Amino acid sequence: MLQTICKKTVKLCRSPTAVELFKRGLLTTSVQKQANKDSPVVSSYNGWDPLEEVIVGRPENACVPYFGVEVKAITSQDRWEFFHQRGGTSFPREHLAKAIEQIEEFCNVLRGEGVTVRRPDVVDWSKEYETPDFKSRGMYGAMPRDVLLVVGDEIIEAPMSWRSRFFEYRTYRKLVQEYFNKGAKWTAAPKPLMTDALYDQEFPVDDFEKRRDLVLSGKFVTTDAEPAFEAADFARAGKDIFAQRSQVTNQAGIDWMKRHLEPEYRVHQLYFKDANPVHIDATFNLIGPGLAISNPDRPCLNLDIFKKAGWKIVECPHPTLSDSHPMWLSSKWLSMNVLMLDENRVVCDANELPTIKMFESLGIKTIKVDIRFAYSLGGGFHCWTCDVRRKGTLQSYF
Ligand code: DAV
Repeated sequence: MLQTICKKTVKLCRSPTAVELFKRGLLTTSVQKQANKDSPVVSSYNGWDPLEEVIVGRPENACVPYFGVEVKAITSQDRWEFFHQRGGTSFPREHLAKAIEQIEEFCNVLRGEGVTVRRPDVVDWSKEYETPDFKSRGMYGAMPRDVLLVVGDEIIEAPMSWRSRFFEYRTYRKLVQEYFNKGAKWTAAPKPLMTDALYDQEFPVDDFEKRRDLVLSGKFVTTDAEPAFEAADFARAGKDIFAQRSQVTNQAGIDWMKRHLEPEYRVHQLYFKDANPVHIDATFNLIGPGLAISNPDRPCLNLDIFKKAGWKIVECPHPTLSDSHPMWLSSKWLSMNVLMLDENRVVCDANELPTIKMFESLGIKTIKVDIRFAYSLGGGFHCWTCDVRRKGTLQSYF
């Protein structure tokens, strides 16, 4: 009898693992953090370590953004009619139905490669909202890459810079809350007020040449009235994180990230000869330790750090997409907007034969998928995803 009691006591005293405690709902903050270390749910330091879990966006209910100066500044005039007519209402429904189908297939391909796929909530984006400073309607939950940045065990929610994207984080909140409960670090960067002061109201939206000259001289439609950035303007390579000032990421936003992440990480700014910079991931992509692909139409002006560290920079072939395919929110360079499953496997566009050839000549196996109807919403495989967990550790590649 005494023996049995002793055995039981010993069993009770054996310190349970964090995962056991979590299962019993007895997690404290420090135990939650330990759980994420023992069996991490959020852990990603770069874009090429073996991918284990990913969030894939949703085309469902996607709405054409309200057509303010910040949106006009990045769209070519031949698309204005479309925005004027449909701003705040659904993208063409038949087109969305095809995008939904293609993204489902993309998710299945990822699952087939052994990756856990998570999806955000379905949201009614057409609902009007009002803050003390502005009124808008939403856009979509299609591009987790724009909203969430994973740096190690931390998820950072980007503040965004378009009024139509102000509340976009809400579609990912259930997931982020779950990751937090399992021990991830969670930061929401300060929400901008998005008053008129955040946008240069005089930006020459309808004069391509003036617009280009302004941007090349370092002036953008977003001002520096307050920090604003989108996560897709940041590229991760372990200890080093690269950012670009763009139409949707301002200098104050980069400074905020720098102060937030340094000294554990080093945040560098890259400059490109690009007349309309919006996100770094169709311009310059870090796809392996020491390997980057670059857009020949948008050369990087300060590559020294890569050159000094012996990185190989490969120029991508031009995209082959036909001009008749609607690309409402981006250029055709989504051909280089790829998702690495690990250093040797890439998910890329099944139709882009020159790009496929480029990857194969680099010894990278191509997993070919077609999401061209999803492209029309402004993103490729990289934009449509956010890698929550990759197997790997924090390293320095420079
Ligand atoms: O048109 O090259 C693509 C956006 C990627 N998130 C472009 C921008």
